[in-house]
Amino acid sequence: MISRRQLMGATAMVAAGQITARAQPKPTPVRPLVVSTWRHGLAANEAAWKILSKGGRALDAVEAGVRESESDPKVGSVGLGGLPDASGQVTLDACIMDENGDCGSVAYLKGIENPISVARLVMENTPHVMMVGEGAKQFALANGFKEKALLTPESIKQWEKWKVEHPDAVKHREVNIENHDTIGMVSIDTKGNLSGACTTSGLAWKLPGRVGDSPIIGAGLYVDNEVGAASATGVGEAVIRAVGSFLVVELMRQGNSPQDACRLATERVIAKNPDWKEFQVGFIAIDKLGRSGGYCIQPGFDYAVYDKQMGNRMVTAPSRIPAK
Ligand code: SD4
Repeated sequence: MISRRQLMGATAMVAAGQITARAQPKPTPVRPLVVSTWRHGLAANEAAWKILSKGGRALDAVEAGVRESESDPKVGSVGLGGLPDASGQVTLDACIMDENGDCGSVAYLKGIENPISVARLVMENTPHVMMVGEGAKQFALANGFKEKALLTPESIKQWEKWKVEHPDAVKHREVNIENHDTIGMVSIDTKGNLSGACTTSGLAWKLPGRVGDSPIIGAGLYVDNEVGAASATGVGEAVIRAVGSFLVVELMRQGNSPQDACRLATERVIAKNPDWKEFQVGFIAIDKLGRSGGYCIQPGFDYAVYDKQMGNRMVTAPSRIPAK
């Protein structure tokens, strides 16, 4: 039997433990911070940093950041110069989400160079979240966006080569494990507010009419200002099935680091897709403390991280299939 003295001693120890725990210094949050997918994320981060470093809002930073990739004709899966669908048309998907949980999205948008800004307009100037196709295009044109031909001589050349090599286009799915892709960007500003953006021309050579994960809130992107933000890249069908970015944020809410949350969400994608060795999916994430992480199925996915301490640099995401 425990004596009164022993009990009081134990109580005192617990109390002391609590005092020690309370005395632990809290980690200083890293702010501002911006993280984006793939090597073209470096230039996108630079554009975002111009806003973040002056104390600007993460929402403005992610819009400006991904516009950089959308408008770069050398980035082969976003906006201008984006690779077309099987019929040779460039169709764009994008979404954006802010610290208040407000979001906007466009899908199957043709002929507009910066779909992310149309998505922001949907968020801010309409009662809707998502607009698609011709309606989204007319909405953009009515709001001052200009129509632009998005195919470039290089993307036409690649499409013509693909057509010759893949006469059975309907069954073909681009595995897409090279290190160029969609841009997903997540950021935290000096005030500690989070936002994210995701934009793509989708999988190259997709069936006309196909929409991937990138414009779908929860799949290609998710932001919860209390927890963190995440974005996905890779084969959108697999990401949608797992509601990937929402899953990453929920895993962080349960206490996982951004790195572990990306890994666990990738494991979920793997568990739900028996053919997982055939395609790429990758996630990036940040949390409220300004910690970041990434994980993917196939080796070769890297992401750009920019903070004040270490500058703008590439990080190679660990992969489920080890690098050779
Ligand atoms: C999509 N997730 O449309 C996008 C494209 C991408 O690697 O990220 N491809 O499925």
